[in-house]
Amino acid sequence: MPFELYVDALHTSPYALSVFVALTEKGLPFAVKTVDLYSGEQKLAAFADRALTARVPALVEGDFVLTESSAITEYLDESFPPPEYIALYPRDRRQRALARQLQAWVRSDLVPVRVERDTETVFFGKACAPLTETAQAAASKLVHVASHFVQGPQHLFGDWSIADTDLAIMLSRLVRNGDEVPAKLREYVDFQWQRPSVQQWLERQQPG
Ligand SMILES: N[C@@H](CCC(=O)N[C@@H](CS)C(=O)NCC(=O)O)C(=O)O
Repeated sequence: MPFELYVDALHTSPYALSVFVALTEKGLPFAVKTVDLYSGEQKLAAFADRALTARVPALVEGDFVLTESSAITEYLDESFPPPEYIALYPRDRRQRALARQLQAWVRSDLVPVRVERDTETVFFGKACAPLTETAQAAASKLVHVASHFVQGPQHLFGDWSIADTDLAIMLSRLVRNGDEVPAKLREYVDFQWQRPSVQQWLERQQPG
């Protein structure tokens, strides 16, 4: 098994999900290893001495260890390019830049949505309160940007790209919690959710 992928034990990390989907889409053999974030296992030397940022996901390929999910997916796409392997990013240069923009944006902005609609509310139905005013403003921004990109229930850039998975998971924080989201975006989330690589991740989840 050439790759090891370290993910959180509960399988709720959207960043670990993104890399799991990327490896699965590429058809690369990999072993999943779990890290118990709640007990602080990520800070123990066994993990942190190799994965220097002490966060999941971490990809291990022999003595090469890489963290930061979008760095990993770019590395995989460069290492296993199309046409032999499915492309994780659009072929068109500008569309590829937009896909990377979306990836970077969902990882760096919208913190109130990420906090008030954490992924345990998405995957395990954990209860949550109505969005605060601050989170509502972030949710409106998410809906505004996503509405610009999402043209129909299918993919953003013609063929599927990893940005579809990342955007759909971000939107699912609102959709799965019944927050107000236009039908077009709900349909997009439902469509992306059905992707076999995403389903394979969901099948691994067990509420803690
Ligand atoms: N920007 C990073 C975010 C990774 C991240 O936040 N990982 C969280 C789990 S979702 C983690 O490992 N938290 C444990 C910690 O920071 O101690 C990426 O895209 O990989």
